[in-house]
Amino acid sequence: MGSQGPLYLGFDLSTQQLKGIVVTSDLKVAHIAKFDFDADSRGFGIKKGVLTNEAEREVFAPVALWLQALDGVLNKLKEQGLDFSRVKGISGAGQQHGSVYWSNDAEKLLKSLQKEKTLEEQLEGAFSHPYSPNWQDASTQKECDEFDAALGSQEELANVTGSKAHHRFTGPQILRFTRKHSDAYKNTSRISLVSSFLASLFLGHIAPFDISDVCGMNLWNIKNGAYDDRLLKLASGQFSVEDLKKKLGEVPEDGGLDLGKIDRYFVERYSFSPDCTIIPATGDNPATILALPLRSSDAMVSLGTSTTFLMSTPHYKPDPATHFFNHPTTPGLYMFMLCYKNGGLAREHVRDAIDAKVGKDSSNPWANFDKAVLQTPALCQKTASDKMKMGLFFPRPEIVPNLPAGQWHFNYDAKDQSLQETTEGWDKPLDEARAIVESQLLSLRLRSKGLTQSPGEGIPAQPRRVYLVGGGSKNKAIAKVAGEVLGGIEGVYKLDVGDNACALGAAYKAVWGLERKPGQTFEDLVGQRWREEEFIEKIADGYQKEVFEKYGQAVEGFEKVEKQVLAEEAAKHGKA
Ligand code: XUL
Repeated sequence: MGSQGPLYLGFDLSTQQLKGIVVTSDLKVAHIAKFDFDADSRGFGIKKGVLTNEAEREVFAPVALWLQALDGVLNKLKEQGLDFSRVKGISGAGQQHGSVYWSNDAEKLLKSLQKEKTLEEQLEGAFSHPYSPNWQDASTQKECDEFDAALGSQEELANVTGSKAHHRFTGPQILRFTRKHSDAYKNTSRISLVSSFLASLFLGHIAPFDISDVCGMNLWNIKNGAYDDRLLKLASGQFSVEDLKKKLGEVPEDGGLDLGKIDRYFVERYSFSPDCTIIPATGDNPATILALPLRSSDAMVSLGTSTTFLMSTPHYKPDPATHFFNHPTTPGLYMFMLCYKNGGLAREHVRDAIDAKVGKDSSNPWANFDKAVLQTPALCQKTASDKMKMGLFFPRPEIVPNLPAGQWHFNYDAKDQSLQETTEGWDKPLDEARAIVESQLLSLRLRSKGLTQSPGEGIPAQPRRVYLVGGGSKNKAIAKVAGEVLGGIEGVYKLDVGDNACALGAAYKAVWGLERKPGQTFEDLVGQRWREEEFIEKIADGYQKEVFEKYGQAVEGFEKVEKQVLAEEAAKHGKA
């Protein structure tokens, strides 16, 4: 590619930082710059990138913070010696669901930026409201109830939009905004998502929503490829639905679309080429699946404080406990997502209980936990006649499934499918190490079955590969159980891109948007250029027939466990 080849810039505008990554046409990273919101910003009084109003369970971020951050990252790239004139394309990833409210002066101000001044200095008047509701906001219960009821049921809302109503989803957030900030709403010319806000700054006018990120609003009818008028009507509240349509704008289908050239401001201030092209920015989760040529039937498991599971699939099988989005680049595919509240933290509780019993290993905090996972047989069945031991471990209230915090232990007999809520035969807390890892993975297998394909005759449907990302991906004991429970005909891999997955995905999207041949898919282009030996490592076997079948029986028991606990909880609250 030489030192004069084109470069592509991908941004990740996330909760706590803005990051910019520059890659070459052959996907090599040339520069990375970060602006940490808490550490590097001035004047906002934020904590972990946001402000909160606990009385109303509101979480929101100052939009001006992101303007300051964008100048900050571009300046850092300049200091690193980036030759901006080589940047041929820009795309981005934004934290999902957050909305930005533009004023009537927005277009005029965006068009008349002066190179001597920062974005923050010049765009103050461009917003009808200074804050963007954040994905951690939980102020919209009333609005969610209205959204869930609007089409008859949560199931129907999920069928139409890919998700039931969630506090953070933008439709319920807009409805609340029309009520709480009705004057600001009246003075709003356009509404952006965080992703399209970022693209708008570079374009110098308001960019359309991205075809995948628009599915995080509870407003987009995925099958029809259009807004759902009934939901728009609801979201517009006391205002006109036609007016809301204008505020939201059109949604182009092509995720690699040329949205236009970079605004003159960036050419004059940072010496970008006037030919630099803006490609739609998408959500951070859709961008994550673009950090590698994820094939349909491949799964990504992000093992952080919470667990996120992402898949690319041709099957659209919505359910109130899961999410479907349009795939960010490839028509006909969907992104399937599971977002748990419990994950790493829940495993830490069991780890600490084990350490309290057997004594801490100071050299490796996970040593005792991992040993317990590896020494305990699958489902804690010491002999074939033993019952399977399984449980639910939720130190925090969970959404998949919707249950309060708690712990439940069961013994399951796969022969007669009988289930008993008990700790009989459990060696607590040691057996819980295996049981918690299994329960998290059984939940993924339960909810993703039907989305995977059989890799060949006689072999059950399962992911082709399972990619682990995030903090827990280093843990080989978890990786081993992941392969046993989920399968993965080619194995379990660790994706080694640090915390750069979304920014890389965004940069790769820009490469694809501008270098694709007619009709060439993202997976094909990136698949040809990606050097997998640099980015991934196989860390565990995937499909092993016998144990995969055993977990197949266990999934049935696990489904019963969840149903029983849900029924018990409903009965407790008089909803039986
Ligand atoms: C997904 C979600 C978060 C945000 C922030 O639905 O709310 O993952 O995208 O990362």
